Amino acid sequence: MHGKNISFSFVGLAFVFLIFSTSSLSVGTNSIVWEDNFDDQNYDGWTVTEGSFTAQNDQLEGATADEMNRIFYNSNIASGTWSFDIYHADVYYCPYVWFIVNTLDSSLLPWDGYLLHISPYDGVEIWVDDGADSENLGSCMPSGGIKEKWLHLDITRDTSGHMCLYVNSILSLEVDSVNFNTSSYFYFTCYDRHVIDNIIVYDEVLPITPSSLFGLLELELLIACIVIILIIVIGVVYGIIRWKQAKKKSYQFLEKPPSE
Ligand SMILES: [Ca+2]
Ligand SMILES: [Ca+2]
Repeated sequence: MHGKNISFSFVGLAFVFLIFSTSSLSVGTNSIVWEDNFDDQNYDGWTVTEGSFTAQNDQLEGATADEMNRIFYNSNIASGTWSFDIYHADVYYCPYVWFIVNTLDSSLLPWDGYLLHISPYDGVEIWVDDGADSENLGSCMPSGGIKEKWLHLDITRDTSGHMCLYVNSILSLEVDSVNFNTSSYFYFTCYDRHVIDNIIVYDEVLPITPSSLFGLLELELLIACIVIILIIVIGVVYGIIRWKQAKKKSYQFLEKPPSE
């Protein structure tokens, strides 16, 4: 009985290991086009068009108070995966992440492309902007809210214009738009103290699975816990049945009349 319980536990552990190792396979490195984590405390390669920024805390942070801060990076990806962390400071205006931008106007403002608006009131929204018009394609509100929170966002877009937005690795919004299939820039606009970090841009649509602690708690840890509990319950029930059978046998042995 003891040996059987050990083998049940071993199978459980193997199952949990399989779940965790499968999740770590989800993000490859071959398709990275560009990335910046600002851990070198500079934002070399970026161009500031308004206000100012700082990277002194190993992250890109709007630095001019009560004013728009705008910065861009050359990025020609229009289908793929954009992954980053963003922090919404407790200031009135919201950060915008233009992940696809085709042209900058004469004052170096983004003109036509797709953007994420990260608002404590409206949620994370996907917008399309063609300069003359802008349209909200959809929004989602993260369960933990947005103000003074770090969010990990992944947005994917395939060549047919299908976009998936993952908030903390959970699929939260799907929209379709074919207005733009090219890009020249990645553009970030924010007020002071809003932050972006750990930007990775891939030229392919990645399958996104929970990799953060939040995601693990949300999904994989939950599955692992259920599996472990099931294994323990099965082991205990099996043990009780075997114990009862053994007990019954010993009673039969005791009740057996002495042979003559
Ligand atoms: Ca960093
Ligand atoms: Ca740098």
